[in-house]
Amino acid sequence: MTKTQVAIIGAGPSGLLLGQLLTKAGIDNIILERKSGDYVLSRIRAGVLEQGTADLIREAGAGARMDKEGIIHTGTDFSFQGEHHHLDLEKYSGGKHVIVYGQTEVTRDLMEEREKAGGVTVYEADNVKLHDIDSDNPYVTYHHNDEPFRIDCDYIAGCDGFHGVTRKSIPHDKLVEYEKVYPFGWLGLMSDTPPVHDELVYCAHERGFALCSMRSETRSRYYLQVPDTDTIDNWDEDKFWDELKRRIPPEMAERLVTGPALEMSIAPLRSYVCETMQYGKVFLLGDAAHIVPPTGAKGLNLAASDVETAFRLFVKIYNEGRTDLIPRYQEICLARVWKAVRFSWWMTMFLHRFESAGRFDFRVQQAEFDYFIHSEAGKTTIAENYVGLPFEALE
Ligand code: RFL
Ligand code: PHB
Repeated sequence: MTKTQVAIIGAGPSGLLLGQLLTKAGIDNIILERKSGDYVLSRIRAGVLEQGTADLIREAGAGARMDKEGIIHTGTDFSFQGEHHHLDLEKYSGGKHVIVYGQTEVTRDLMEEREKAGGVTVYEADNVKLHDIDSDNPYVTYHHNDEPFRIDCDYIAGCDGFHGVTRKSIPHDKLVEYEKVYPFGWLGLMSDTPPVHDELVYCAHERGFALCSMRSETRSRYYLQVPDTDTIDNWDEDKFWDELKRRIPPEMAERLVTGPALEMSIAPLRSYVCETMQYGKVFLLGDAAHIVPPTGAKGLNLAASDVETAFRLFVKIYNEGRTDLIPRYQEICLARVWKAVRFSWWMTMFLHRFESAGRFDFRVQQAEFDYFIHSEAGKTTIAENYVGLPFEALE
């Protein structure tokens, strides 16, 4: 039997970031991850970091490569039916920016720092189960190489994503949940080609939404809105590039450099919030507690803001005995979560094509775009949400 202070379930960005911060603060923790380290690194996901997220990664001691290789973006672009507009994020957010640096790289940097610090991560931990979570002696069991193990702990941090085991371990009648599923997904393609533009370009088009993003000066990431009935078999690279060219501004389509796909996959779009972010000795962080459609680039950033609140709370608990602050976790996180859920939902409605929408709705969408992109208030609203709302202090 092993003992630790905080048992962390999941070695995605939430689990690794929390683990690294706790280790640096002298709080003992063990991470249990169902998959192998290589598998975790093979998942291609987020690309945009808010300044608050970047600061927390630095605080965890894992920011050196991000600061060297990440690309600072002081603006972001939009297009409607091929008409291109620039939004100066820095100007409209009081001087803030975002950093383009892939989630895969953040994860790799955190894994490396954890290894250097001697932190324990058990990869390929099967059949993780949580026990006595509302008692003073919670514990976690799992199998590794078919052998059973048990970890006794003070607290359990559920960083195991939307399909994880932690949320399912909270009694069903205690869970307060909200969900909205959108009737489409995003088909993503990664290629070693130079990005078509030096900013991200969010494109609304009657054929459907498209996004031009990037990972570096030589690696592009593009997305297309596709019906939720599509599977990857409906698509191939040539069809992807042809469709992308139709949805982006014509001058960009002309200069778009195409190339072999390193990866192509479809992600469904949903908004989900579990308001029970703390129960007994269990805390839920990141995708385990909430999912947002990727349109606002908020998922990973929300995960980081949960980590920041949980980390500050654990420091208060272990250094000052402040268990009275535990209810503040959910309160602080949910206020920020719902604002990010709202922004991601709004960006999704603002930019996507809905099959059910008629000619009238399309005109309203066009007017909304025209308004937001030309009004100082509209630009401020988009910019301050996109760069990220401030973190709230525990007390
Ligand atoms: P993760 O990354 O899902 O990690 C959870 C980890 O837990 C493990 N696990 C278990 N381990 C042990 N036992 C079990 N029973 C377990 N069940 C699961 C899993 O193997 C995994 O390793 O959750 P985390 O750490 O909370 O991180 C959340 C982010 O990954 C997510 O919010 C973002 O990727 C969302 N997202 C974006 N967020 C942004 O902030 N900016 C973006 O630009 C952005 N773009 C995106 C995105 C997500 C996308 N997809 C594919 C959903 C673009 C896409 C296409
Ligand atoms: C990405 O580069 O993967 C990305 C960027 C911005 C988004 C979503 C995904 O809003």
